[in-house]
Amino acid sequence: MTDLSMAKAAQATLDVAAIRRDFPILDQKVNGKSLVYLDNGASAQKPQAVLEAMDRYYREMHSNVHRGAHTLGDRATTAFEGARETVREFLNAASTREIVWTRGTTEAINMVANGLTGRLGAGDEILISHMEHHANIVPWQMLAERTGATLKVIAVTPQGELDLESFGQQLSERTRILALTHVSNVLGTVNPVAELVAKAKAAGALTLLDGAQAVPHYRPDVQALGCDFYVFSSHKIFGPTGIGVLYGREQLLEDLPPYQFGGEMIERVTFEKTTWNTLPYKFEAGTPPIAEAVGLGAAIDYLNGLDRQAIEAAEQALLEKANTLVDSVPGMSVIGTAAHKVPVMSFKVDGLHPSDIGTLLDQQGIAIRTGHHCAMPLMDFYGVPGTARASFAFYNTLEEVEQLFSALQKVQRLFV
Ligand code: 7TS
Repeated sequence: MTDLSMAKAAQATLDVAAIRRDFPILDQKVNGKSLVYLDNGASAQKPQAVLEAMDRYYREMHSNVHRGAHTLGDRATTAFEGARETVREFLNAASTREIVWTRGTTEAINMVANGLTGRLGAGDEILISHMEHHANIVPWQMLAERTGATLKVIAVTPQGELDLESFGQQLSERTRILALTHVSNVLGTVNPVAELVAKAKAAGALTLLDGAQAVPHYRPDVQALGCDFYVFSSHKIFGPTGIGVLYGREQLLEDLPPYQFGGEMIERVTFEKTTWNTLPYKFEAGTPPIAEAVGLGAAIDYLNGLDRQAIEAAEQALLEKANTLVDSVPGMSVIGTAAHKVPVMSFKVDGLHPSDIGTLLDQQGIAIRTGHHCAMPLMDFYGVPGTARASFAFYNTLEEVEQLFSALQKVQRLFV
C-alpha cells in the first residue's frame, strides 16, 4: 500500500462519520451550504461529551472549590481536582503540583516571563524563534525591556523549519531561557524540541515549550521532552475557552514568585506579611474556572477514548490530500513545506488578497483563517501581509479537503 492509501485505511478505521456525530456544531448550514470547518488552529470544536460534562457540572455540583463546608463544594472540588489529575496524566507530569490552571497559553507564558523578572539582567539572553506566535514573543520582549536582557531569535529556513545552525550559533552560556513553539501555528512545522531542549539545558538555560498547536495532534510527554515548562490552551484541544495549563517542574514553580495576589493563593495573611499557599494554588489567585476545568478534563477523556495512532494517520491523509491538490489551483503556493508537519496549510493565491479568499470561501460555507495569524515577524520573513490558512482536525474528511479545493478553483476562476 502507498502511504496515502494506508492513511486512507487509517481514516476508515477511525470512523470519521461517527466522530462527526459527537460534534453537533459541525452539522449545520452556513450561507446555505454545509459547514466545512477548517479553522481548527484558531479554535477547535467541542464534542458532546464536553458540553454534557459542563452542563452536568452546573446542574448537579456547582459551588466554589476548596472551601470544604458542604456537599456541593466537595463535589465541585472533586471534579475540579479530578480534571487536574487528567491533565497531569495527559502530559505525564510527575505530580499535580506541577499543573497550574491559567486562562490559556498566553497567560501561562506571561506567568513564567513575569516570574523570571528578578533573575535576569544585562548580559543575559532570551532565545526564541522567528516562527513564534506573538504570545511567545511579546512577553519575552517585555521581560528583556524590564531587565536589560537581550532577545535573540533563531532563524527559520524558507521551507519553514528551524535553522539548526542558527540555533547553534545563538545558544550560549548567556542564554537564560529558550522559549520555543512545539508546532508552528502558521507553518504546521513540528520542531525537534526534545533535541533543542537537551542542548539548551546543557548550556544551562531554562526551557519553555508552547504546545498550543501540538496538543490537538500529539500527546506530549513532558518528562521525555525534558522541558522545564510546557503550556497549552484548552480551546484548541476540543475543550472550552477560558482555561489553559502551565506545566512547570515542581522545584522551578516553588522558586517562581506568584503572578497574581488575593484569595486562594495565600497560606496566611496579616497586615504585616502574607505567606503563599502550596503548589499549584500559589499561582491560582481568586475563584478558578471550575466548569472549564471539568470541560477540559472531559475533552482529554474524549481524546483518550480515540485511537491516537489512527487520528495521526487520518490527519496526515488530510494533509497529503491537500498537498496533492495544490497544483489544481492556478497561482496557489504553500507557505511552510517542512518535512514534519501537522495538518495545517498556509497558502497564497496570486492575484487574490488573503482576506478576500476567506470571505469568498465563507460564502461557500468554508471556514478558514486569514491574516497574519499573530505571527507578524514570520509574515515579514516571507514578505507577505498575511496568508490564508486551512487547519484540519480529525473530524474533517477527505471530501471536505476536496470541497476546499473546488471552492478555491472557483474563486480563482471568477476573481483573478
Ligand atoms: N501559541 C500558539 C502557537 C498559538 O497558535 C496560539 C493561538 C497561542 C499561542 C495563543 O493561544 P491563546 O489560547 O492564549 O490565545 N493561535 C491562534 C491561531 O493560530 N489563530 O488564532 C489563534
